[in-house]
Formats: sequence, C-alpha cells, structure tokens
Amino acid sequence: MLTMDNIIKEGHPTLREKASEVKFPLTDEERQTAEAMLTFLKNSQDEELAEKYNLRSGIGLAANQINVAKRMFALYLTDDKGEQLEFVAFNPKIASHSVEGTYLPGGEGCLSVDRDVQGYVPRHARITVKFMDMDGVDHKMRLKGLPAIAFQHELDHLNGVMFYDRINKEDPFGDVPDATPYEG
Ligand code: UDB
Ligand code: ZN
Repeated sequence: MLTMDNIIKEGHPTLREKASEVKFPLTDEERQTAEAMLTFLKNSQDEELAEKYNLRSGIGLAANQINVAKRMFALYLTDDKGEQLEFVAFNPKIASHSVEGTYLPGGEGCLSVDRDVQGYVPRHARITVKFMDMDGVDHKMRLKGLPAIAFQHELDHLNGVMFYDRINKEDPFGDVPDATPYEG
C-alpha cells in the first residue's frame, strides 16, 4: 500500500525528469503500480484511512511522484455535475484546448510539495484529452473545471514541470489574461 512515505518531494531529481512512454501490454509491475496509485487516492479521501495512515487528501497522482518515471497518472475526483471520475491514464495527451483559461482562486498545492506556494496557476479552461487505459484501450474525453485543472497538473508532472513554474513571479496574484477563476 502506498503512503506519503512513497511520495518523493520537491528537490528529488525524478520530479524534473521527462517521463517515458509506456509500452503495451503492461507488465504485471506496471499494472500493480497503476492500481496502487488509484487506491492511494481513494484511501486518502477515506476519512478513517486518511487519519490512520496520515494521508493528504489527493485527487491526482503522477507516477514520477512515486519515483517511477513513466507516462501514467491517476485521477480520482468528483466533477461539476457531481459525477465521480476515476481512471489511470497512460501516455496522456491534450488533443485540443479552449482559448479561455482558468485557475484555482486559492492557487494550487501538490502532494510532493510540503509548503504553501501562493499565486495563480494558469490552466486551459476546457481540454479534449486522449489516453490509454490499463488494457491499452484508447479513450478520448472532454474535461472542464477541476478535472481539467487536475489533468493539466498531472500531465505537467510527466514533463518535469511543477505548478509553481507557471506562477507569475513578479505578480503571483496578478490578472491572468483570458481566464476566469474556477469556482467549485
Ligand atoms: C491534490 N488536492 O491532490 F479545488 F474538492 C491537492 C492537494 C495537494 C491539496 C492534496 C486538491 O487540490 N483538492 C481539491 C481542490 C479543489 C477542490 C477539491 C479538492 N493535488 C494532486 C497532486 O499534487 N498531484 O500531483 C494537487 C492539485 C492541484 C490542482 C489539481 C490537483
Ligand atoms: Zn502535484
């Protein structure tokens, strides 16, 4: 079972690496890693388990955060319509995106960052994404709101990008052009 001890923290070089494409079919180890990542997110959102194992309540986790430099991440969250979204995405891509941007008004955090970093993190408001699931089946879907923001945050990890790289250093809470804040 994955806990916070398995999550590497900023300063670890793997977080700055570009992760490699995953080849199909998956190895048993890759499959187990993917399942463990999704289970971590579920456990972290379970009040009892989160307290018992000291887990931060996570909605997304990229493989390089557990020191596996492969292009896969898990998402587990509720969308604007109250629908549960859960998947592990392999070799994920943004096929297209809106001109309109968005950002979390409170800024972003990260399971790999144990400090507050203040400022708006500009994201695309809507994205059309492509990825493969564990069985190598292609998926294409449109995301907006928190799922879109989370997908972009996790995809950044696979490219060695941290959320604070995108904050305007001169003016962290300055106007973000063409963007409307995401209000959950
Ligand atoms: C998170 N959760 O899981 F706007 F209901 C963050 C942490 C770091 C604060 C635990 C989070 O932002 N939850 C959240 C946000 C909302 C509404 C809501 C719950 N991550 C995952 C991560 O670090 N993955 O690498 C960071 C988030 C920043 C933007 C989306 C993912
Ligand atoms: Zn993160």
